[in-house]
Amino acid sequence: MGTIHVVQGSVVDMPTDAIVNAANSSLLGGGGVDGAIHSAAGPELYKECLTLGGCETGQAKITKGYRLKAKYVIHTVGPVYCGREKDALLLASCYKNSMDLALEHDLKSISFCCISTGVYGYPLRDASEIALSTVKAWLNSHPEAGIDVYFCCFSPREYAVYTELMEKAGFSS
Ligand code: AR6
Repeated sequence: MGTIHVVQGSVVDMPTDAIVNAANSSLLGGGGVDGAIHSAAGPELYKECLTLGGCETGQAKITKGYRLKAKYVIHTVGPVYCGREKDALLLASCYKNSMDLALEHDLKSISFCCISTGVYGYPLRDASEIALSTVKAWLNSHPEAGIDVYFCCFSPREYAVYTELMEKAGFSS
């Protein structure tokens, strides 16, 4: 059975099998964590992304990690928050599809940033509840996968929200 951990820091530096990028539908880079991942991975990442044909909101695609410590980058496109019911479903899909890709590639560890909570404006607490509940449900339904999941909180506020939610759910971080 996989485990869930909450850590403070940048997902860019995580030495897990994969890190998850909060990308946009072009998959060709941008600001925020997307820009930081592309800078650290180097131009080969951009070249591979050019071959992918973009990605729809809620979906995920995988590339190599190039100069990153992580072997792979899973690029997912979170919803731009508009307060629609669909936003929550799309955000949950990002986490589920990223976990599915990790399983397909036989990965054993994955680090997520807080998808959609920066430029895309998703309220942090709501997004964190979706992230944790989706990943917990996924791990429960795939006990054989043995994937360790790290939620990387870039800001102290993200870390405070995640640790509080983990404590409430009876998990230790
Ligand atoms: N290093 C590590 N983590 C970061 C960094 C950084 N430099 N900057 C932000 N985060 P965001 P989104 C964390 O805004 O809301 C891009 O332009 C941040 O604290 O990067 O999904 C894409 O190309 C939060 O936990 O992504 C899209 O156009 C997480 O990264 C758009 O932004 C996500 O914040 C996606 O917006």
